[in-house]
Amino acid sequence: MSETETKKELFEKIKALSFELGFVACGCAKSEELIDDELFYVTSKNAGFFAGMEYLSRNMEKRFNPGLLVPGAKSVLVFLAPFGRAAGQNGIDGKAVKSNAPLVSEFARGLDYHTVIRNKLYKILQLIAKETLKDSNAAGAKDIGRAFIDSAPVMERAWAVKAGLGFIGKNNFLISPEHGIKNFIGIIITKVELPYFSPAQIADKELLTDDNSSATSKCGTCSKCINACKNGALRCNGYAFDARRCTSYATIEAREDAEEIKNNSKKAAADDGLTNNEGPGIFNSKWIFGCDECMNACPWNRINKEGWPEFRINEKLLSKATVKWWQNLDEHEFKRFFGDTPLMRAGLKKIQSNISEKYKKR
Ligand code: B12
Ligand code: SF4
Ligand code: SF4
Repeated sequence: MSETETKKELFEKIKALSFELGFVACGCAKSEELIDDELFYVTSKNAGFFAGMEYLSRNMEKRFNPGLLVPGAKSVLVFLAPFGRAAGQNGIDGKAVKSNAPLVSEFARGLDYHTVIRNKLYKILQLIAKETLKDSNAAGAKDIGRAFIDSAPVMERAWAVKAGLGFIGKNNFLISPEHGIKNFIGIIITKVELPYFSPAQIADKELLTDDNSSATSKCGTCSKCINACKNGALRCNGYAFDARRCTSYATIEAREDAEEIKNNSKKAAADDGLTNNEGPGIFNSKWIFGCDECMNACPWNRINKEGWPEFRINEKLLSKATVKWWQNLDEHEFKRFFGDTPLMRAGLKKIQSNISEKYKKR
């Protein structure tokens, strides 16, 4: 068998296992420095768009160079894991509106995706080790590469584009022309050489260009997500995203106090020339953890695949969890219900403080 055929065969095995594990797409890109993305990233950072997320300014060299994270890196494998409901049904949101329940973002209505996805990526690493190392054992997986999901300086969306899995929308999401928008991105950086841009993985042949950046966006003249973001966090002038004005940032990541968050977002609005802005609705919506407005507004939802059941186990509970229920919850119960879910990132106190004044009165 030629070297090319061997690589192709290994990639097919990886793809088959990933589908068995529930991933809906698998692509591969050559491990190399991300030059265009670095430029976009640094511009966003210098504009203040990262708000208080200091970790985004750390490890800048590693972030754009996979070889610094995995010495000898040759390939970046990218996988998509669906978390939403299929075809445009917005999960609990309809029911919650009726029951007056505050909203938790769809990505956080089940088990912690870091654990769920990382465990599956390890299985794929083990397969790669078994196929490529002579003396393969459990430890072999560590020698062959590393798995990443949302917790390391890895440009996950940019790699998904490079691996041919989709394009970046105006709401900043990686959108797959085959599998829609509600997908997590899992990454494996490996020292093993694999085929890149496997045409079988790319539904839309237009994506097979050298300039495989978000310039090949398929948003066209649509601006539904920009209109859906009442805080103005998505800037019309080309794909920019300002976390200082984002409810998702404010309700999950922000460690500043509420006044500071509001002041920073007012300043961001003023930078945009909106001097009469009364301040954003950052804490003025029904969202108490995350925000899905710009995601739900997107027409690409119509082709979403059914999310993994692990990501939906708390859906029923959350659809009935009223403002009162949240206010009466104590730390012990919070841990019992949500101990192994993404809600732990913010913690109970912050979630309770995210309930907007407007919503409390309902
Ligand atoms: C920090 C972070 C956040 C921050 C900031 C989000 C942001 N838009 O930057 C906050 C807390 C607000 C956030 C919110 C959410 N997040 Co988040 N988040 C991240 C994290 C950890 C880093 C993202 C980052 O580096 N941002 C900085 C910007 C500049 O980089 P970027 O968005 O990756 O964009 C790069 C490329 O896409 C490309 N690019 C984009 N536009 C353009 C335009 C041009 C011209 C060019 C050349 C390149 C280019 O270059 C950029 C880098 O320079 C990633 C995980 C990871 N390690 O990548 C998850 C991640 C982006 N988040 C994710 C999710 C699911 C969410 C939420 C839906 C959760 C929620 N409902 O609350 C929201 C969505 C909000 C939104 N509209 O983006 C998923 C996205 C999956 C997808 N299909 O896109 C990720 C990839 C985690 C994962 N592994 O699944 N998130
Ligand atoms: S997550 Fe919400 S606040 Fe943030 S950009 Fe999207 S719609 Fe705007
Ligand atoms: S809502 Fe429209 S503009 Fe926004 S990402 Fe989706 S297709 Fe693109």
